[in-house]
Amino acid sequence: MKTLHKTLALVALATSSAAFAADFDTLDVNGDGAISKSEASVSETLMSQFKELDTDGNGELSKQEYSKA
Ligand SMILES: [Ca+2]
Ligand SMILES: [Ca+2]
Repeated sequence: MKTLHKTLALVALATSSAAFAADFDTLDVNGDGAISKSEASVSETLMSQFKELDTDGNGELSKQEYSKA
């Protein structure tokens, strides 16, 4: 049973990061090649990591910045 719980926890983790990794082009609603804060707001997880991912601090995530997610 303990092993099963661990497995489930891992699956849950994998699932949550997969849900987070929505396609860049899907998130980039206006197609300007960057994810703005309002575009990121569709994902709570993404919002919580937005600052961390926005390494150049311009308030948008480039494809390169997002790919580190
Ligand atoms: Ca955009
Ligand atoms: Ca940026």
